[in-house]
Amino acid sequence: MKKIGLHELYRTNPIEADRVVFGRETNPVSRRGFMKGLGTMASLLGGEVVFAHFMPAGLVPAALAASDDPFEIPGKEGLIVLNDKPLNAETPAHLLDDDVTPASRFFVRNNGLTPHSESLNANTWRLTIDGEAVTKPLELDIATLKKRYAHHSAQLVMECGGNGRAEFFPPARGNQWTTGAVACAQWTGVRLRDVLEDAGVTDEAVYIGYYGADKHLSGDPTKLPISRGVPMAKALEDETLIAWSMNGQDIPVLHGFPLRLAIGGWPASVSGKWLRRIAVRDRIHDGPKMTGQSYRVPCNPVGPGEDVPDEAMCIIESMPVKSLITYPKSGLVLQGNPQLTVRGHAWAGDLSVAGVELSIDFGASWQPASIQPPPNRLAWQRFEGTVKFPKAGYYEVWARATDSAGNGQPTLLPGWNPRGYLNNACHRIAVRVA
Ligand SMILES: Nc1nc2c(c(=O)[nH]1)N[C@H]1C(S)=C(S)[C@@H](COP(=O)(O)O)O[C@H]1N2
Ligand SMILES: [Mo]
Repeated sequence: MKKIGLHELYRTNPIEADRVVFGRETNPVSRRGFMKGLGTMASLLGGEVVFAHFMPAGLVPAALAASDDPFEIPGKEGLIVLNDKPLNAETPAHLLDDDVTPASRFFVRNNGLTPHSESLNANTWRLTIDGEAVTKPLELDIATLKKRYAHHSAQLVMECGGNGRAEFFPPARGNQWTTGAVACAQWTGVRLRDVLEDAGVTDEAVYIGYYGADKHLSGDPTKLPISRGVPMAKALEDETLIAWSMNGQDIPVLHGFPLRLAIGGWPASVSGKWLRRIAVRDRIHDGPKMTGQSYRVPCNPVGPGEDVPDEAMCIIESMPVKSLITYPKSGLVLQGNPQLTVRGHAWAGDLSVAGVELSIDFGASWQPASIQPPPNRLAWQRFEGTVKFPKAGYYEVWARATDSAGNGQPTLLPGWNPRGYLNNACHRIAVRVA
């Protein structure tokens, strides 16, 4: 018999799922129907669900959805491995509490075979700048790169376009990221703009495309695992870096040693690792994972499960507004104290975050949290807020950010798309007041 997970069970048949999980039928529209005799649910969650009358039917309680099964990758701390070939691992929300994400807590996303560390030599590394739209192709070693151009550092949010995919239904194939394919490290290098100017970018330039040293999963040397890029306007921004350092150290092998593109606010797939070549294209870059359905969403909304032809798909650019509660860890039990200060980060693609709100009643009401300005453009922003629980029982704390253009996060799920990108639903944690 095929076992299905809690999320899939709730997605396919929420009433059956409530029956399996809580041993009772619920009202399909809300959980109002089971307000009397909440024994099973309360004992599973460790307390009365105080706002059960607001709790949407089919909502998997955050207390049960949390996965807590760390697997050790050398140099990593408590990451959840989703796939080992290629290696993909995400970070539990409570391990993303640092303002600047340490390498040990930075998610890993590989499309191909990671180069062996012995094959990566910073002293002999060459970076080529070429393509249809440069007049003076360059080949630079890292010493020249460091000598010739001004150094810049920036804290940049990198979030995989598929972060949150696990919650879409019908399910989308690909890594079943929950909330942990996001991080904000400090990157140091040179501006891509300075290097491109040196290479004599022409008026024909439309897009850049990167090439890395990783190999296609098939081992076929004529195939590339991924080669993506950004339009010139994004390539020429102040914060777009060719980086050799992450948090003041050499970039770890898993994250692209000795050089990578560091581009904030867009799907992290544009930040090419093990960077060997940048082509300045006279058209939209057409490398692997630029075309078809990869890193693309329907240009116009579609219904769940709909087939969308490639021509109706648009390339993802700036990522949507989002937030993550990084303290406390979901599942906290408060002993007698009805008050809790929660904190986390919020980010908004190319924009900034204007505000964050918190809810303890499944989104029925919201209260503002405080939000700090970003240390630099495209870094995430710290929020903090205190919530008060009216009595003992089970609660969820939900966070919702709004960007500088007034866009907010969807409470439970944004519109479905075939590959499960851009899930910026509110993050929620379970809290029990004893
Ligand atoms: N060369 C190369 N660059 C790459 C990738 C890759 O597979 N190969 N994956 C991309 C994707 S999809 C993401 S989300 C980020 C992940 O960066 P990280 O592994 O440092 O977290 O790297 C991007 N750059
Ligand atoms: Mo990604």
